[in-house]
Amino acid sequence: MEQTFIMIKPDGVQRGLIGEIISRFEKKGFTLKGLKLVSVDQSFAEKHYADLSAKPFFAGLVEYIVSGPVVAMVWDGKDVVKTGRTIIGATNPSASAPGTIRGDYAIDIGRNIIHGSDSVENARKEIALWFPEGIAEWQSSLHSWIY
Ligand code: 3AN
Repeated sequence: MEQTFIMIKPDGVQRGLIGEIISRFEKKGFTLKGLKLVSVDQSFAEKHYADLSAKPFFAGLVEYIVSGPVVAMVWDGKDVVKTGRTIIGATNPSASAPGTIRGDYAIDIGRNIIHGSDSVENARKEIALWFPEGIAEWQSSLHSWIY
């Protein structure tokens, strides 16, 4: 089964949206395989966003991610990378549809609440970076009703 890395950013944590976000992924039918509240330092944040290091907003993005704790998660399920990004909504909240997390809860591209891996390959890399200790091996008992 496919896995994705999802991170609730400091604004999502500060605004009390952890439960709401987890609930949306759970209700969709995905399975939680990794979960932790962590504060990351600058060099870790730069590693996570290495692909964006040439962007003009890179320094501000790193400063935002290290500004408070984040919730790091691994979610598992059919097409979870693509469907996870659909649940999250477009990067810029002004373009994200109502019903998506960013569409419902965000206004500003620099405070857009949540991160989701954009490909299966990047999910693999991000899970390895954020969960070097490994993740839970288990299968939901609802599995046979979902698939
Ligand atoms: P996504 O998070 O939707 O995959 P990316 O990978 O293009 O979007 O950007 C990563 C993060 O960089 C975004 N979640 C957002 O926080 C930040 N970001 C992207 N574009 C901008 C921008 N124009 N100004 C400020 N921050 C941005």
